[in-house]
Amino acid sequence: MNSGLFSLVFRIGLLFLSLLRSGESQHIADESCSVQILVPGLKGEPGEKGEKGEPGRLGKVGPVGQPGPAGEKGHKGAMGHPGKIGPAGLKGNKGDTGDLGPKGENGDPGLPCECGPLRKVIGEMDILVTQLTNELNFIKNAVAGVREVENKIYLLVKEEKRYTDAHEYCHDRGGLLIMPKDEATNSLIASYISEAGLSRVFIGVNDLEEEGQFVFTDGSPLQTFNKWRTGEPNNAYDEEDCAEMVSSGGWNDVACHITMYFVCEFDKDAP
Ligand code: GN1
Ligand code: CA
Ligand code: CA
Repeated sequence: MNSGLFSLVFRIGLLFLSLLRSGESQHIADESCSVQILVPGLKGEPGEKGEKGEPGRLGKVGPVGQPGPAGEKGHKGAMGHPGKIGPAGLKGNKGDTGDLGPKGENGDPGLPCECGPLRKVIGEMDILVTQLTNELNFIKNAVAGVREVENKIYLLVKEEKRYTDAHEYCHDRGGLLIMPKDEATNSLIASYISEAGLSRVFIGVNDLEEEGQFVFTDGSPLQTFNKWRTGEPNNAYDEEDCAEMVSSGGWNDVACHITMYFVCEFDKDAP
């Protein structure tokens, strides 16, 4: 306690004592300038027990409890709301071709023109294209394989033609339709066509000049060799003036206007 405070307590104590002893004021007055020292009194008796206080404040929130044991499964919830519309799917397969539409109306007539020279050029070009196509097919056939003996080359032409067209085809290329004039040649041509998977080809034999008188396409008579099948030639339907060889090597007279593959022969000594 500092000195200022001590002095204040001291003076209050003096005043308090003077009041206590107001009844003795005469006596105090008689004792001039006496000094009173303030001391604490004795401890009093315990008071009565007070009333019960107000309920205390709420305690702090406790920690999270441990999970309880698994209970019985609840009821299934209600169906959720419909989801959002999904993205567009992949493009589907192309549909079938539609039915043919109705025929359109005729167009307007064209302008008159000098088409004569143009048609001539187009015609000439058509001929050239045909010739080139023929030569190309000839080369293809040649590359596909030929048969060769000492003085001849044989070529199987896999283009269906009438007899006269087949003859012309071979002739244009410096040859003739095959003329099997002996057993060896006939056997070679028979294996040639059977190995190609064919059943028949035109050969260079016909009776176009005189019915029943068969000759080779070079004009020579059959003489010592032929390979007619049994019952042939029979000139069936009175129209069979040309000849075919089947894969076994046998011959049969057939109509000249039918078309089939054929074999050309080329003389190696030809100029
Ligand atoms: C007969 O059987 P096939 O179709 O091979 C006929 C030939 C004729 C040919 C005409 C035994 O041959 O003579 O040329 O039809 N064969 C017989 O297509 O009569
Ligand atoms: Ca005939
Ligand atoms: Ca016949």
